[in-house]
Amino acid sequence: MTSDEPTEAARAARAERVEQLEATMRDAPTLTASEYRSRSRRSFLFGGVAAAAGYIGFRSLQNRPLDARTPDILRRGYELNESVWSRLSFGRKAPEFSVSESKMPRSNGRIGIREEIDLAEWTMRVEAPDGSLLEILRMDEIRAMPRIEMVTELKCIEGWSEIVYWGGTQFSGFAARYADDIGTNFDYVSAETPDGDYYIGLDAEAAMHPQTLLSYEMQGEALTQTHGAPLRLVTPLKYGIKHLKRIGTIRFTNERPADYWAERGYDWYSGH
Ligand SMILES: Nc1nc2c(c(=O)[nH]1)N[C@H]1C(S)=C(S)[C@@H](COP(=O)(O)O)O[C@H]1N2
Ligand SMILES: [Mo]
Repeated sequence: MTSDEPTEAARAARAERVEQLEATMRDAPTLTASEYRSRSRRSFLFGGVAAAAGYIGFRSLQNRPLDARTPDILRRGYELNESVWSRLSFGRKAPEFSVSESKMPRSNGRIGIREEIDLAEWTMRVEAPDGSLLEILRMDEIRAMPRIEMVTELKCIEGWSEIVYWGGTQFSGFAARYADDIGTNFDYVSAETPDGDYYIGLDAEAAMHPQTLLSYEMQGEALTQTHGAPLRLVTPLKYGIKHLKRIGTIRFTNERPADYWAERGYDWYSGH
């Protein structure tokens, strides 16, 4: 084996990702082709196609200048989660809308959130595939992560949908925090309420998708208790049942997680 061979393979993999990326951007409603080209050129300088993918996803989701730390965080996530990123389907992106088209949806689904909690006391457990504790996070630590906004449709399997203006942080950037501990060694992510009564599973691709957020704002306001305060999941390629409100524990795992509604007959993937 010559030392050129891996480079060749890397080049092919990179070309394939560029292709996927370009296909995504053709369909993306929030960037023009020329914006895409100038942003991707700039992103290549940051060091990689997948970093560019994260960067573009990021830019297309927000309406204000990037936090200076963002490219580094995404790049770190890319370098250490390369196989996860490369498995991502960049060809699908949920449509995005303008804020003026959005409105507060009804509060729907109270499983695991029937009683109010003391928001000042809330913390979130983050667990590794072996079940060990990675971190316990407070809300101020989550708010310190790069913030983005997006306007996407929340679709409930009961047959209604609403365009919602979300604020929060990208799940992929949050996951990059643990890249040194877990690397690419997870196929799924699970989330459950603090009391364990409501629980969902996501495949790693869905979790790491640029539109999957840990969200703490709806319609420009902090989440209310019935919408999942202080922190909920948003993943617009999936139905509302996967948008777990009031996250208590997040686990990176290799086993397909238990899922409340999948256990009651709904499709485990529920979209995407
Ligand atoms: N903890 C918890 N999260 C949940 C649910 C629930 O019952 N409990 N219902 C889900 C369903 S079916 C939908 S459609 C959305 C609704 O989100 P909303 O109440 O903010 O409109 O929350 C999801 N997240
Ligand atoms: Mo729903």
